[in-house]
Parts: sequence; structure tokens; C-alpha cells
Amino acid sequence: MKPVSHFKVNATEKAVLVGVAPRGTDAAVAEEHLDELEFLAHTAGAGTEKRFLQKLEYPDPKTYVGSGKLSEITSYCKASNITLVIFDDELSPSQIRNLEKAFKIKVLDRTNLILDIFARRARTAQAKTQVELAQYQYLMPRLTRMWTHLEKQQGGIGMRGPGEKEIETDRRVIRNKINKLKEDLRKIDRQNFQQRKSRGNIVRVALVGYTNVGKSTLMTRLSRSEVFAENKLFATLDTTVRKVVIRDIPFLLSDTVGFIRKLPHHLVESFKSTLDELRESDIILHVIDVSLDNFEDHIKVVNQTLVDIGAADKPTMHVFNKVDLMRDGPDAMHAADFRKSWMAGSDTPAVFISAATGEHMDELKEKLFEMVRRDHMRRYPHYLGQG
Ligand SMILES: Nc1nc2c(ncn2[C@@H]2O[C@H](COP(=O)(O)OP(=O)(O)OP(=O)(O)O)[C@@H](O)[C@H]2O)c(=O)[nH]1
Ligand SMILES: [Mg+2]
Repeated sequence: MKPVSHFKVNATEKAVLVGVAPRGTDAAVAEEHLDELEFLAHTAGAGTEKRFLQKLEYPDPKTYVGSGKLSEITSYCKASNITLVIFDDELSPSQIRNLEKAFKIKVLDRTNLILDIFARRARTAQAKTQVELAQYQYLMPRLTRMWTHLEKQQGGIGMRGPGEKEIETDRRVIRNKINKLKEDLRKIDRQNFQQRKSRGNIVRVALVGYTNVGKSTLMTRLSRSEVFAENKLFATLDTTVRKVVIRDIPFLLSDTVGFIRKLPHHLVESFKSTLDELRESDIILHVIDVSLDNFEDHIKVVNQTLVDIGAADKPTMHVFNKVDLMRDGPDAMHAADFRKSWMAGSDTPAVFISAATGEHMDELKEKLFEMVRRDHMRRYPHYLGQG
């Protein structure tokens, strides 16, 4: 049994997006959140036709949006042959049920969309196992719905809905599957732990940041070897580690999965071993796409995620990337001002670079060298490096 086949996004899918924003939310911010949801939908392969945004303090517990909005969306979907409705939050099992009843087409929530992208992106056994675990954990409380779906698809003899017995059997199958995946992950963990131990006492630097900010592009530039980069969300899921030498000091540089707001908690849990690399690193290079209007929100999301996974409070450098996109016009002025005020207002070292063009890479290397050297000297007090 494959976990999310019912939720998969097809290339021909015509989708609408639905979000709620508490009253008082800046309209531009609310739109940015839907922009991101649209980018996720495109990454998963769906075309998006329209977005619906409702101002609500909290999503409605029964139907996410209010009844007026619900009928507006229903009529639009019918009139425009929409096949999929995507919501910007994780929906409860009963919300999904109610919404599907109202729309009579497929409903997908943010978590499911992200899981779908992760499932496509996973390459190594570790990433595949981690995604599959998160998928089954998401599926477990939504099992009733899956059965109803299956019946509909198979013509639904009797159309009575599933018997409790069948759901129980299915729950048991999934519970066993979850245990098996956890056991597989423990094995992979042990191997990784041994591998990390055998690397010796070398300084470890981790690239972290919001998804699509340019971590892999920077990794390629620093390590002079190709690392997969793409203008899609979550291009990287697996951790890549490369040995880099600046002047005469070697260190290990790792590139790993990017963060996003409302990262599904099942994913964070099941990606524990991937995130070990971050937890165990000595220095963090926090990469930021400074060309985005909302990059300061992204910084907050990343910092909070680092706290959540227990990887905060490490020596950190802010790497403001993609400055090449801000070179002209008012943007350039803004960039210069911003740079000045940021440097004055923050204790964290910062550089402004373009990983794509290589601008200011020397400055980055210089500052990184100093950070690595400090750590290296602590480990090897008698080491006589230059610098
Ligand atoms: N203009 C410009 N584009 C860049 C720069 N750095 C990266 N990009 C582009 O931004 C996109 C994302 O780059 P990646 O290196 O894949 O980003 P990432 O942070 O590894 O993304 P995920 O692995 O998906 O989280 C790609 O299309 C890159 O070519 C830059 O300095 N300037
Ligand atoms: Mg990447």
C-alpha cells in the first residue's frame, strides 16, 4: 500500500488556493503567504487559477472558511471546472470531510502538499524512509476518509461506507508499517552516527535557511563541486557534506533541507536524523534571500525552527544572498541603506553576496575562515596556521 496515492497532485490539475488571515494582518503579507502556497502548488505540478482569502481570527473549526466564502468557492469551482482546492493550513480530518462534501472535488491541505513534494524529491533510502513515515503518520487519523474514497473510486458497491472492522484492520496495517519504518530509521541513524564519528575532530559548518534561498548554489561555489540547485521549493532533501579548505584550514560543509513557515510537525519529527547534521554542527551559515520583501519573516521562521530542533545558539553568520537582483534603481539604494543599518544593529556577523555571480565571495570566505579558525584553534591549541 502506498501512502498518499489519493492525495497526489497530477500535472493536469486545476487548483484554487484558500487562506485565512486574522483581521489586522497586512494585506501584502497575507498575499505573500498565498504566493508561497502557489509556489508550492506549482512545485507539486498543479496549475493555480484563483485564490480566496478570508479575514478570520481563526479558521472555522468545521469548514476552515465561513459559510458565505464556502459557497463562493463552491460556485467558482463548478463554473470553472476546478479539480482541486488547496488550503494554506493543516486541516483536521473532519474539516477535510466537510469540505469535500461541499465541493465534491479533491481537497488538499498545506501539509499534504509539502509531503507530496517531499515524496517526489526524496532520493536516498534515508529521505525516502523519513518521508514515508511522515506520510503514514499524517494518514493515520484520516483513515476513515481514505476508505470512503476507495469505495467511491471502486464504484462503491452498496455505498454504505466502510465498516469499522475494515478501518481497524487498516489501522493495524499502518501501525505496523510505522513501526517498521521507525526501526529502519534507527538502523540508518546508527550507520550515520558511525560515519560522522569516523570523520574525526574536524570543524563542521552547516548551511541553513529558508527553502530556495540559494544554499545549494553557495555550497557549489564554496566546495567547487556541483550540488543540485533549482528554482523550486525543496530542491534539496538529502544532506550533502563536502570537505572545504580555506587557506590551510579544512572544515566540513553541509547542505540540507530548507525550512518553510508552518513546516509540518510530522516532517520535523521524522527528519530527525537529517537534522542531526545541523544539531551537531559547530558553525551556522544562515543564508537569506535578501531580494524578497519578506526576508525578515523568513529569518524569524528559520531562527524559530533552529530553536525547535535544538540547533540554536551556535556561532552564526548571516549570509544575505542574491544581491545581484537588487543592483539597479531604488532597490540598490535600499540595499545599501539596509546593509548599513543591519550591520549597525546586529551582533551577528553578516555578508552580502551573490552565490550566482560570485560577488563578495572573498569577504564571505575571509569571515568564515576567522570563525572556523577560532574553533579549530580551540581543538588544536598548538596548531600554527597562518592568518
Ligand atoms: N539571481 C540569483 N539567483 C540565485 C542566487 N543564488 C541562487 N540562486 C537561484 O535561486 C534558486 C534556488 O537556489 P538553490 O541553491 O537551489 O536554493 P536552496 O536554498 O538550496 O533551495 P532548497 O534546496 O530548495 O531549499 C536557483 O534557481 C538558483 O539558481 C543568487 O545569488 N542570485
Ligand atoms: Mg538546496
